[in-house]
Amino acid sequence: RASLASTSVEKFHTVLKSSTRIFTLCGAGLSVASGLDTFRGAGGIWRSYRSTALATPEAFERDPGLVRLFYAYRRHKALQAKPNIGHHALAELTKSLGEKAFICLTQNIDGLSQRANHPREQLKLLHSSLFDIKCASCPYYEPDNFNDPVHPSLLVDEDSVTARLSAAAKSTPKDNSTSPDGASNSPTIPLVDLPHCPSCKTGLLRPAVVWFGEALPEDTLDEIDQWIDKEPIDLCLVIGTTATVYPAASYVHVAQAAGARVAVINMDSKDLGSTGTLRKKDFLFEGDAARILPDILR
Ligand code: BJW
Ligand code: ZN
Repeated sequence: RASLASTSVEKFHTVLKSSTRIFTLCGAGLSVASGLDTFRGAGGIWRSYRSTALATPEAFERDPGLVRLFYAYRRHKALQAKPNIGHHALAELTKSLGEKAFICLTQNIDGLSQRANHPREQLKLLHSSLFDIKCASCPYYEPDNFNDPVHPSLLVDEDSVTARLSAAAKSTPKDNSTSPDGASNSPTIPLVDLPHCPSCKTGLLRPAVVWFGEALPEDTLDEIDQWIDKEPIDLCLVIGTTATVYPAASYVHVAQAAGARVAVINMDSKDLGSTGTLRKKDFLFEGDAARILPDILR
């Protein structure tokens, strides 16, 4: 488990200053210092709830009210949270380097990088945003809806929401006694009470986030590919992510294959995910991204 990677901030500074093209992949760990949960770590969302019951198109079909309540809850939490100094450090680096030199891909849907004034052209939202709403049946799309609650039927009372989520989506190893996926028969919210599409009138509205089995936003993927293809990448920062969800994680391979050094910033140095074994020319900074980023990106 011993890594060959360097832990020297000084060495990293030298590499950072000499890098002309920097690529970054962010994950939930970046927002932990803002008070938001990760998915797979201690206290992680997928440790308490089954992702198949909450973050798939099938789950939405089965019980749209449950899924909307889960995201209403996440939305409410994200709106209460504030960007941390890690988000701000990345935004500052972006401004100082410009679009040609820096691109930041985030898997986070919490809107905190945007609220840290991260330049939008250099922030690629791989899994979209909690604050974009779309119709499940037609092309209707509504960006930047920051209302809380987003709809009267989705008012979040923390205790009752977590109780409902636990009852319907609790992660219990191999419990076959309940119906498939533990779903109850009565819908969490009656269909008529759920927000419907103002365009087609019949479709249900849903968060525009990317669920398991769904394609990532095509225009975003195109923009990323164009950036990558332009010139070689010198440095790839992998921040607060297990880098286990595809295709997001595959960009680390792409950068590595293109010759980039990798720098992992993570609370848990075992969580290298798709970054695999770090090499001698790579970096590993173990700890809170909000503590490390302002230090290494200085
Ligand atoms: C700290 C810290 C601190 C803690 N400081 N660090 C192979 C190839 C391609 C696809 C697949 C494949 N195998 C399987 C698939 C399918 C699937 C997938 O990847 N599954 C894997 C689990 C194996 N992928 C998909 O389904 C994707 N779509 C797709 O493939 O479509 C195909 C298609 C093409 C064309 C047409 C149709 C279909 C979509 C994936 C969408 C993922 N969505 C989620 C949930 C929705 C959004 C939401 O609710 O938020 O996105 S899953 C969840 O995981 C969320 C996250 O964005 C994502 C990544 O998690 P992240 O950010 O890495 O969090 P954690 O918890 O894993 O890690 C946190 C890290 O932080 C840890 O390492 C901690 O140590 C660290 N940390 N505190 C620094 N203070
Ligand atoms: Zn519609």
